[in-house]
Amino acid sequence: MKTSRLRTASAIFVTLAATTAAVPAFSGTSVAAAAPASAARQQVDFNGDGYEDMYASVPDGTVSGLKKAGYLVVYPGDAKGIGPARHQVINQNTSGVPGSAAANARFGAGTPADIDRDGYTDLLVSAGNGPRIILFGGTSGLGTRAVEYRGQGYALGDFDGDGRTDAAGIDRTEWEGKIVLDESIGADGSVGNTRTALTAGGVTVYEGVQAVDMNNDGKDDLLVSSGCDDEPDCGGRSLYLSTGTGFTYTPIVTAPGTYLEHSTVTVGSVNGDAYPDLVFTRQPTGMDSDVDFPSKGGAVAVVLGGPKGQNTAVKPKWITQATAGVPGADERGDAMGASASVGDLDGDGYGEVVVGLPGEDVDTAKDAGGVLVFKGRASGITGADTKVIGQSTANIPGVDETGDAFGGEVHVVAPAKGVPATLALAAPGENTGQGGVWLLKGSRTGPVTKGSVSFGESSLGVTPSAVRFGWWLG
Ligand SMILES: [Ca+2]
Ligand SMILES: [Ca+2]
Ligand SMILES: [Ca+2]
Ligand SMILES: [Ca+2]
Repeated sequence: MKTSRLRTASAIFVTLAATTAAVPAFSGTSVAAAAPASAARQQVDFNGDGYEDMYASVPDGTVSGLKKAGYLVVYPGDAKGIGPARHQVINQNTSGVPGSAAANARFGAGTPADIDRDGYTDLLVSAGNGPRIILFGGTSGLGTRAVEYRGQGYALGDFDGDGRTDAAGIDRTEWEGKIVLDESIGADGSVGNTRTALTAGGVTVYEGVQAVDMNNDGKDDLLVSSGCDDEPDCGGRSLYLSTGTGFTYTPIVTAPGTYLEHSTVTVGSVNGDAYPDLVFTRQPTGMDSDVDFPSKGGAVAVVLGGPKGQNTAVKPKWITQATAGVPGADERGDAMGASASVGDLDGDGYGEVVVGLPGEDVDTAKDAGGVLVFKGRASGITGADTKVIGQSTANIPGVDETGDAFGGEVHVVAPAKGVPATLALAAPGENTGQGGVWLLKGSRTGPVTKGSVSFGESSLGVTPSAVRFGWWLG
């Protein structure tokens, strides 16, 4: 969410009006682990059978000859986990989905949440410049019912704790923007009420907003990214805890010299407690603030959640490929952190932090890419015991080639109902832009390369074309 996410793949965000901000889509999903109800919201289970499901968004996909009309593929999990054979394709020509497929609509990028709170995960999907669409889950899976969403917000959560789903977004009728809440999204896609949550002051310009219940009190909080109106090399990340009726600014404390601006955020549970954690990733921006940033190729830092918002016992600090225990070298263009996901891949109760390195060169193959798996611990991640996975790793199908961008997207399918987590990795540049997805099963020792599978668009029974299959996974 991966939340994603956003990650370089952040094109998925939608705000009230055009925005330049990259906002991880997944981050829009609130995550909390304490109460069973909250834990359930963390899962993606479209058909409510208890097995975690996955989806792949392919906005560049061709539908009925219409280029870049876009589609998504749902992979329902079962007792064997996720696999390419069991899948369901949804596009705007699918029966019951509002609208019809159109060239360049790029349907398919979505944010999962149980919007109508019936126990089945739903998906808020973007469809070009048209209204977004809510695909509702049900016993027969996603798309059982679908409606146009009539709100503007995109970060789904329950900000006032009334048990009904809201969406936060940015109203850009004024230049600096306002954070607004669409409250009580109805089963027909309507919005009960829209209210202003935060108003910018001074030179601040709101760029993005994510929902996360950092203090796990049942009221989603706002994580806001901002810039300045006259200075590109300016940015901030602010946490506002919900009081139910308003929001209270709560600073994020970091280790000395660690600045989190210009970063993207993925939400997940790293240290296994009841509070969600934030995974920050950043790459050099080419601006002056890079002087304060200890990396050429990208870095990751974890902010732990706690009863007061942040658990400041562990102060976030950038970890790079130059950190002890992390394979490889910290090099310009690695794009470390272009994608990120969190999930417990070794079953010890702590979430591994998976970070893409799509710009990593492997021998002479430029931008062949790779993926780093950071071991989750009670203290978050340290860099120790980090594993790297690429197409030259033993038992991983494929070959490292220039431009594969392996790790351009990563996603952990959460463990559920006795089924271990699955690590899903994508290489959007594989086979000259056709793309592809790899699946590795989790185990006591982490993701297992033996038995891993890869697949692309041909797994859907169509002749593959350059659609960057796996561009977005959730
Ligand atoms: Ca399921
Ligand atoms: Ca639902
Ligand atoms: Ca909260
Ligand atoms: Ca773990």
